[in-house]
Amino acid sequence: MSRERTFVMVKPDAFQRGLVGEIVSRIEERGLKLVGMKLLTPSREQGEEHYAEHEDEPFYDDLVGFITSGPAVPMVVEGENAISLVRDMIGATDPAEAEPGTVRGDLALDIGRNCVHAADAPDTAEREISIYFDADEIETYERNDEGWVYE
Ligand code: YYY
Ligand code: MG
Repeated sequence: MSRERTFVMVKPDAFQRGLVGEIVSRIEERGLKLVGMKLLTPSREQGEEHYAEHEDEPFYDDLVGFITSGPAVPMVVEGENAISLVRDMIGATDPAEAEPGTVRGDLALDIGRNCVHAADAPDTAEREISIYFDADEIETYERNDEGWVYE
């Protein structure tokens, strides 16, 4: 176990559907700490960089078009094992296969409109954070319930 930082983003579909609060609530209520958060429409450059690992995939152009199509909420989230924990909380990439109780399993139906992004490893988390946040835009603070979240 280790205290980690991960990158999470409410995608434009969830933003338009009024699901920002729902998704952020799940993160907060789990006990994870929000240390960075913005409301922005990703630029073409940010979208391409965000999904650079998929640039040879047939869905890449649509994916970048979608992620840059309107407001989104990128976040930096901290906690014990935050990277794999948030991946588990968002569920399988294809909402049709996502377990109930996960964000995608509860809120989405289509792989191209799956509501949320989360980094899948420490190196991708750091890389994705740097696409959307400068170092001085990430807060350091103690959540006042930390002693009740962690033993
Ligand atoms: O990390 P995650 O979002 O769960 O999935 P990835 O395999 O990294 O794909 C990124 C993004 O691409 C996915 O959230 C939806 C979209 N996508 C797609 O539209 N069609 C596919 N066959 C695979 C992925
Ligand atoms: Mg991915």
